[in-house]
Amino acid sequence: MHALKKEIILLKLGGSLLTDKNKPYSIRKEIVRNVLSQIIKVYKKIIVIHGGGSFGHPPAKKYQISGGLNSAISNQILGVAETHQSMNYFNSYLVNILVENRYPAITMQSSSIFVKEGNSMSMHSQDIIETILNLGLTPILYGDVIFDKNGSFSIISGDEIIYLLCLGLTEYEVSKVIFTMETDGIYIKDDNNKNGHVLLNDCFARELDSLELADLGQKIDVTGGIKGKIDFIKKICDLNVPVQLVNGLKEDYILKALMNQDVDCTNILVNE
Ligand code: IP8
Repeated sequence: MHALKKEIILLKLGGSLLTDKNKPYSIRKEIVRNVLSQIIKVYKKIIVIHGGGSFGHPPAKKYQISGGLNSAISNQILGVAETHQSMNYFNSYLVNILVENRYPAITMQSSSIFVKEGNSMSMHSQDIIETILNLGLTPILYGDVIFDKNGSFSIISGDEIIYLLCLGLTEYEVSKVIFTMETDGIYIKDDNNKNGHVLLNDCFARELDSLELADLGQKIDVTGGIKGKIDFIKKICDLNVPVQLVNGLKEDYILKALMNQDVDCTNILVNE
């Protein structure tokens, strides 16, 4: 008989929330402080995953890291190092604040935990993550460079990391995934509303495909915008994990979501 699994929440901090996407290597310091102060207040098992924002995407784009090894791109190998180091720097900024505030956060470098082989990515070291969690530490992972067993490399996004964690943790069961963003959630077209759209509150994963999304230019991150995000949400819900999309700009929405309190947001429910 399997021992009862422990519950854990995965919290994704969007890169475009924490950084200024229009200005390379710039942190939105006030927003970061507010977001981290909410995490510090919660004594729950969580894993935090953050995106690349204006630290990861500019060097990754410059050296075309997602496309893999390409001898036609000058200094591409240095670009791999620069992309990883830029993410390291950003991650250290966040983890420093947490530890300075006596919150036991610990960085786990995604490039050392995940590996690519052909088109598939997988997780190693799930046992290290679980040991860290059992000790009362909170692992902080981030979108990063990923190495390919076939002698190449690519980029692993925060969303892919979340999916692989949902899939691969064994002692822990993910009770929900929270994606933080800069709006209250997903907006759908509504002709009866004066704005022409309304916030989608609750919806089953199977209903996602038939939604008429309002075109608000919603960009959660550069790796795919709202449509790319919805594809990941469907994959996560297929693993029986509900997803909550929460506004990270509001003072205490992340805290409330982590505490399972009511918050005005979009909840994607697992299909019945
Ligand atoms: O912001 C991308 O992660 P994301 C990470 O979650 C890099 O898509 C290094 C571009």
